[in-house]
Amino acid sequence: MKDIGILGVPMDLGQGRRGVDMGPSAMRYGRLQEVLEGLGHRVHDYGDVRVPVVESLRHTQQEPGGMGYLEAIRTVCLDTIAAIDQMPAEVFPIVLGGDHSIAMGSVTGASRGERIGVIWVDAHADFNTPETSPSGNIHGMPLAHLCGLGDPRLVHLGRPGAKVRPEDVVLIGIRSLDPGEVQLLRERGVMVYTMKEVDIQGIPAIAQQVAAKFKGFSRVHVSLDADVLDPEIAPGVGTPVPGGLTYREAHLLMELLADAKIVTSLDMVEVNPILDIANRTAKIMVELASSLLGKKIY
Ligand code: B3U
Ligand code: MN
Ligand code: MN
Repeated sequence: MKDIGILGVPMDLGQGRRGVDMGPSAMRYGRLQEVLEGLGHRVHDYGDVRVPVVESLRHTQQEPGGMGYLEAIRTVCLDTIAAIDQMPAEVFPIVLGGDHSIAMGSVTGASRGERIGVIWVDAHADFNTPETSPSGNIHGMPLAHLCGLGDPRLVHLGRPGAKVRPEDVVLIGIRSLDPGEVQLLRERGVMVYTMKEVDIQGIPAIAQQVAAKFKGFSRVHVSLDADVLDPEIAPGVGTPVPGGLTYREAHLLMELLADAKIVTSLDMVEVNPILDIANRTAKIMVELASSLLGKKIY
Protein backbone atom coordinates (compact mmCIF):
# COMPACT_ATOMS: atom_id res chain seq x y z
CA MET A 1 0.00 0.00 0.00
CA LYS A 2 1.29 3.42 -0.96
CA ASP A 3 0.32 6.98 -0.14
CA ILE A 4 -0.31 8.57 -3.51
CA GLY A 5 -0.61 12.29 -4.20
CA ILE A 6 -2.36 13.42 -7.38
CA LEU A 7 -1.48 16.86 -8.74
CA GLY A 8 -2.95 18.41 -11.89
CA VAL A 9 -0.91 20.80 -14.04
CA PRO A 10 -3.27 21.95 -16.82
CA MET A 11 -0.48 23.46 -18.92
CA ASP A 12 -0.94 24.11 -22.63
CA LEU A 13 1.75 26.77 -23.07
CA GLY A 14 4.53 24.45 -24.23
CA GLN A 15 2.96 23.69 -27.62
CA GLY A 16 0.49 25.15 -30.07
CA ARG A 17 -2.61 22.97 -29.90
CA ARG A 18 -5.48 23.74 -27.57
CA GLY A 19 -7.05 21.12 -25.37
CA VAL A 20 -4.12 19.50 -23.56
CA ASP A 21 -4.96 21.72 -20.55
CA MET A 22 -8.01 19.47 -20.10
CA GLY A 23 -5.85 16.37 -19.58
CA PRO A 24 -6.05 16.41 -15.76
CA SER A 25 -9.87 16.61 -15.86
CA ALA A 26 -10.06 13.79 -18.40
CA MET A 27 -7.92 11.45 -16.28
CA ARG A 28 -9.86 12.35 -13.12
CA TYR A 29 -13.07 11.73 -15.07
CA GLY A 30 -11.51 8.40 -16.03
CA ARG A 31 -11.66 7.55 -12.29
CA LEU A 32 -7.95 7.67 -11.52
CA GLN A 33 -8.43 8.10 -7.78
CA GLU A 34 -11.08 5.37 -7.46
CA VAL A 35 -9.03 2.91 -9.53
CA LEU A 36 -5.93 3.43 -7.37
CA GLU A 37 -7.94 3.23 -4.15
CA GLY A 38 -9.37 -0.04 -5.49
CA LEU A 39 -5.80 -1.40 -5.44
CA GLY A 40 -5.59 -0.61 -1.72
CA HIS A 41 -3.63 2.65 -1.95
CA ARG A 42 -4.39 5.78 0.06
CA VAL A 43 -4.90 8.58 -2.45
CA HIS A 44 -5.07 12.30 -1.83
CA ASP A 45 -5.84 14.75 -4.64
CA TYR A 46 -3.93 18.01 -4.15
CA GLY A 47 -5.91 19.81 -6.87
CA ASP A 48 -4.39 21.79 -9.73
CA VAL A 49 -1.46 24.15 -10.07
CA ARG A 50 -2.68 27.46 -11.50
CA VAL A 51 -1.80 27.95 -15.16
CA PRO A 52 -2.45 31.27 -16.93
CA VAL A 53 -5.01 31.13 -19.72
CA VAL A 54 -3.18 31.34 -23.04
CA GLU A 55 -5.39 34.18 -24.30
CA SER A 56 -4.19 36.33 -21.41
CA LEU A 57 -0.60 35.92 -22.63
CA ARG A 58 -1.18 36.35 -26.34
CA HIS A 59 0.49 39.77 -26.28
CA THR A 60 3.83 38.11 -25.49
CA GLN A 61 4.17 36.54 -28.92
CA GLN A 62 2.29 35.42 -32.04
CA GLU A 63 3.13 31.72 -32.12
CA PRO A 64 1.79 29.70 -29.15
CA GLY A 65 4.19 27.18 -27.65
CA GLY A 66 7.43 29.01 -28.07
CA MET A 67 9.92 30.99 -26.05
CA GLY A 68 7.53 33.92 -25.51
CA TYR A 69 5.79 31.72 -22.96
CA LEU A 70 9.01 30.76 -21.22
CA GLU A 71 8.45 32.91 -18.13
CA ALA A 72 4.89 31.61 -17.67
CA ILE A 73 6.07 28.01 -18.07
CA ARG A 74 8.87 28.67 -15.60
CA THR A 75 6.42 29.99 -13.02
CA VAL A 76 4.08 27.00 -13.45
CA CYS A 77 7.03 24.60 -13.04
CA LEU A 78 8.16 26.43 -9.88
CA ASP A 79 4.62 26.15 -8.49
CA THR A 80 4.64 22.44 -9.38
CA ILE A 81 7.85 21.96 -7.40
CA ALA A 82 6.31 23.86 -4.46
CA ALA A 83 3.14 21.72 -4.62
CA ILE A 84 5.17 18.47 -4.55
CA ASP A 85 7.22 19.87 -1.65
CA GLN A 86 3.93 20.15 0.26
CA MET A 87 3.44 16.38 0.00
CA PRO A 88 5.07 14.26 2.75
CA ALA A 89 8.38 12.77 1.55
CA GLU A 90 7.05 9.19 1.41
CA VAL A 91 4.16 10.11 -0.91
CA PHE A 92 4.24 8.77 -4.48
CA PRO A 93 3.36 11.81 -6.64
CA ILE A 94 1.31 11.38 -9.82
CA VAL A 95 1.46 14.58 -11.84
CA LEU A 96 -1.18 15.01 -14.55
CA GLY A 97 -0.44 17.17 -17.58
CA GLY A 98 -0.77 19.23 -19.47
CA ASP A 99 1.95 19.21 -22.08
CA HIS A 100 5.35 17.66 -21.36
CA SER A 101 6.97 20.97 -20.34
CA ILE A 102 5.51 20.30 -16.85
CA ALA A 103 8.18 17.62 -16.35
CA MET A 104 10.78 20.32 -15.65
CA GLY A 105 8.73 20.92 -12.48
CA SER A 106 7.54 17.40 -11.70
CA VAL A 107 10.92 15.65 -12.03
CA THR A 108 12.66 18.38 -10.01
CA GLY A 109 9.96 18.18 -7.32
CA ALA A 110 9.92 14.38 -7.26
CA SER A 111 13.71 14.24 -6.88
CA ARG A 112 13.51 16.11 -3.56
CA GLY A 113 17.04 17.27 -4.31
CA GLU A 114 18.43 13.74 -4.54
CA ARG A 115 19.85 11.79 -7.46
CA ILE A 116 16.94 10.55 -9.59
CA GLY A 117 16.64 8.05 -12.43
CA VAL A 118 14.23 8.99 -15.23
CA ILE A 119 12.35 6.57 -17.50
CA TRP A 120 10.99 8.76 -20.35
CA VAL A 121 8.32 6.80 -22.21
CA ASP A 122 7.51 8.83 -25.33
CA ALA A 123 7.43 8.82 -29.14
CA HIS A 124 9.80 11.80 -28.88
CA ALA A 125 12.96 12.39 -26.86
CA ASP A 126 12.06 15.96 -25.86
CA PHE A 127 15.83 16.56 -25.96
CA ASN A 128 15.83 19.74 -28.04
CA THR A 129 17.36 22.99 -26.87
CA PRO A 130 16.11 26.34 -28.20
CA GLU A 131 19.00 26.13 -30.71
CA THR A 132 18.20 22.65 -32.06
CA SER A 133 14.39 22.83 -31.97
CA PRO A 134 12.75 23.03 -35.40
CA SER A 135 9.35 23.95 -33.90
CA GLY A 136 10.39 26.25 -31.05
CA ASN A 137 7.91 24.37 -28.85
CA ILE A 138 9.08 24.06 -25.26
CA HIS A 139 7.31 20.70 -24.78
CA GLY A 140 9.99 19.28 -27.11
CA MET A 141 12.75 20.49 -24.73
CA PRO A 142 12.08 19.48 -21.08
CA LEU A 143 14.44 16.50 -20.86
CA ALA A 144 17.39 18.45 -22.27
CA HIS A 145 16.80 21.21 -19.73
CA LEU A 146 16.53 18.71 -16.86
CA CYS A 147 19.94 17.42 -18.00
CA GLY A 148 21.40 20.93 -17.88
CA LEU A 149 21.27 21.86 -21.57
CA GLY A 150 19.52 24.86 -23.12
CA ASP A 151 18.15 28.14 -21.78
CA PRO A 152 19.62 28.99 -18.35
CA ARG A 153 16.23 30.22 -17.11
CA LEU A 154 14.87 26.68 -17.47
CA VAL A 155 18.07 24.82 -16.57
CA HIS A 156 18.36 26.61 -13.21
CA LEU A 157 14.68 26.31 -12.39
CA GLY A 158 14.08 25.94 -8.65
CA ARG A 159 17.70 25.37 -7.79
CA PRO A 160 20.91 25.90 -9.74
CA GLY A 161 22.24 23.33 -12.16
CA ALA A 162 21.13 20.14 -13.86
CA LYS A 163 18.52 18.04 -12.04
CA VAL A 164 19.23 14.75 -13.80
CA ARG A 165 22.44 13.13 -15.05
CA PRO A 166 22.15 12.13 -18.72
CA GLU A 167 23.47 8.67 -17.80
CA ASP A 168 20.53 8.28 -15.40
CA VAL A 169 17.97 8.64 -18.23
CA VAL A 170 16.33 5.88 -20.26
CA LEU A 171 14.11 6.64 -23.25
CA ILE A 172 11.57 4.05 -24.40
CA GLY A 173 9.28 4.02 -27.44
CA ILE A 174 11.15 6.63 -29.44
CA ARG A 175 10.29 7.00 -33.14
CA SER A 176 10.60 10.71 -33.95
CA LEU A 177 13.88 12.56 -33.40
CA ASP A 178 15.25 15.82 -34.77
CA PRO A 179 18.86 15.84 -36.04
CA GLY A 180 20.07 18.07 -33.20
CA GLU A 181 18.51 15.75 -30.64
CA VAL A 182 20.27 12.73 -32.11
CA GLN A 183 23.58 14.51 -31.79
CA LEU A 184 22.95 15.65 -28.20
CA LEU A 185 21.66 12.25 -27.07
CA ARG A 186 24.76 10.56 -28.50
CA GLU A 187 27.15 13.14 -27.07
CA ARG A 188 25.63 12.82 -23.60
CA GLY A 189 25.42 9.03 -23.65
CA VAL A 190 21.67 8.77 -23.01
CA MET A 191 20.24 5.23 -23.21
CA VAL A 192 17.68 5.18 -26.05
CA TYR A 193 15.29 2.31 -26.81
CA THR A 194 13.67 3.23 -30.11
CA MET A 195 10.67 1.31 -31.46
CA LYS A 196 13.18 -0.71 -33.44
CA GLU A 197 14.69 -1.89 -30.14
CA VAL A 198 11.22 -2.59 -28.77
CA ASP A 199 10.52 -4.75 -31.83
CA ILE A 200 13.86 -6.56 -31.75
CA GLN A 201 14.41 -7.04 -28.01
CA GLY A 202 10.85 -6.91 -26.75
CA ILE A 203 9.54 -5.21 -23.63
CA PRO A 204 10.65 -7.97 -21.18
CA ALA A 205 14.34 -7.62 -22.09
CA ILE A 206 14.16 -3.82 -22.02
CA ALA A 207 12.36 -3.75 -18.67
CA GLN A 208 14.96 -6.10 -17.22
CA GLN A 209 17.82 -3.83 -18.36
CA VAL A 210 16.06 -0.77 -16.97
CA ALA A 211 15.43 -2.49 -13.63
CA ALA A 212 19.11 -3.50 -13.44
CA LYS A 213 20.25 0.03 -14.28
CA PHE A 214 18.18 1.65 -11.54
CA LYS A 215 18.69 -1.00 -8.85
CA GLY A 216 19.66 0.77 -5.65
CA PHE A 217 18.36 4.20 -6.74
CA SER A 218 16.23 5.80 -4.03
CA ARG A 219 14.23 7.79 -6.62
CA VAL A 220 13.08 6.71 -10.08
CA HIS A 221 10.54 8.72 -12.06
CA VAL A 222 8.40 7.51 -14.97
CA SER A 223 7.38 10.28 -17.38
CA LEU A 224 4.64 8.78 -19.53
CA ASP A 225 3.71 10.71 -22.67
CA ALA A 226 0.41 9.46 -24.15
CA ASP A 227 1.87 9.75 -27.65
CA VAL A 228 4.15 6.77 -26.99
CA LEU A 229 1.04 4.67 -27.55
CA ASP A 230 0.00 3.81 -31.06
CA PRO A 231 -2.42 6.53 -32.26
CA GLU A 232 -4.91 3.79 -33.18
CA ILE A 233 -5.47 3.10 -29.47
CA ALA A 234 -4.64 6.59 -28.14
CA PRO A 235 -5.85 9.20 -30.64
CA GLY A 236 -6.16 12.02 -28.10
CA VAL A 237 -2.67 13.51 -28.48
CA GLY A 238 -1.35 16.64 -30.18
CA THR A 239 1.54 15.06 -32.07
CA PRO A 240 0.57 11.49 -33.04
CA VAL A 241 3.30 9.32 -34.59
CA PRO A 242 2.37 5.96 -36.19
CA GLY A 243 3.97 2.73 -35.04
CA GLY A 244 3.73 3.16 -31.28
CA LEU A 245 3.46 0.82 -28.33
CA THR A 246 0.52 -1.55 -28.42
CA TYR A 247 -1.90 -1.79 -25.53
CA ARG A 248 -0.23 -4.99 -24.42
CA GLU A 249 3.34 -3.69 -24.70
CA ALA A 250 2.51 -0.59 -22.68
CA HIS A 251 0.80 -2.59 -19.95
CA LEU A 252 3.58 -5.17 -19.85
CA LEU A 253 6.16 -2.40 -19.42
CA MET A 254 4.19 -0.93 -16.51
CA GLU A 255 3.64 -4.37 -14.94
CA LEU A 256 7.33 -5.27 -15.15
CA LEU A 257 8.35 -1.90 -13.69
CA ALA A 258 5.86 -2.56 -10.87
CA ASP A 259 7.44 -5.99 -10.27
CA ALA A 260 10.88 -4.34 -10.16
CA LYS A 261 9.69 -2.07 -7.30
CA ILE A 262 11.90 0.81 -8.39
CA VAL A 263 9.48 3.58 -9.38
CA THR A 264 8.76 6.38 -6.89
CA SER A 265 6.88 8.97 -9.01
CA LEU A 266 4.95 9.34 -12.27
CA ASP A 267 3.79 11.94 -14.79
CA MET A 268 1.03 11.32 -17.30
CA VAL A 269 1.11 14.00 -19.98
CA GLU A 270 -0.05 15.14 -23.42
CA VAL A 271 -3.62 13.78 -23.18
CA ASN A 272 -5.74 16.06 -25.39
CA PRO A 273 -9.47 15.35 -24.87
CA ILE A 274 -10.48 17.59 -27.78
CA LEU A 275 -8.64 15.29 -30.19
CA ASP A 276 -9.73 12.12 -28.40
CA ILE A 277 -12.58 9.71 -29.05
CA ALA A 278 -14.87 9.37 -26.02
CA ASN A 279 -12.01 9.85 -23.50
CA ARG A 280 -10.30 6.69 -24.70
CA THR A 281 -6.76 8.04 -24.29
CA ALA A 282 -7.32 9.28 -20.73
CA LYS A 283 -8.86 5.92 -19.78
CA ILE A 284 -5.86 4.01 -21.12
CA MET A 285 -3.53 6.28 -19.15
CA VAL A 286 -5.53 5.54 -15.97
CA GLU A 287 -5.25 1.81 -16.68
CA LEU A 288 -1.50 2.15 -17.24
CA ALA A 289 -1.12 3.95 -13.90
CA SER A 290 -2.99 1.08 -12.30
CA SER A 291 -0.62 -1.48 -13.88
CA LEU A 292 2.39 0.55 -12.69
CA LEU A 293 0.93 0.72 -9.19
CA GLY A 294 0.54 -2.97 -8.76
CA LYS A 295 -2.73 -4.14 -10.32
CA LYS A 296 -2.72 -7.95 -10.34
CA ILE A 297 -5.32 -10.01 -12.11
CA TYR A 298 -4.13 -13.27 -10.58
N1 B3U B 1 10.71 17.01 -31.75
C1 B3U B 1 9.66 17.92 -32.18
C2 B3U B 1 8.30 17.29 -32.06
C3 B3U B 1 7.79 17.00 -30.70
C4 B3U B 1 8.45 16.85 -29.53
N2 B3U B 1 7.56 16.55 -28.60
C5 B3U B 1 6.41 16.50 -29.16
N3 B3U B 1 6.52 16.78 -30.44
N4 B3U B 1 5.24 16.17 -28.58
C6 B3U B 1 9.76 19.25 -31.42
O1 B3U B 1 8.88 20.08 -31.62
O2 B3U B 1 10.69 19.46 -30.65
MN1 MN C 1 6.92 14.23 -24.62
MN1 MN D 1 5.76 12.86 -27.34
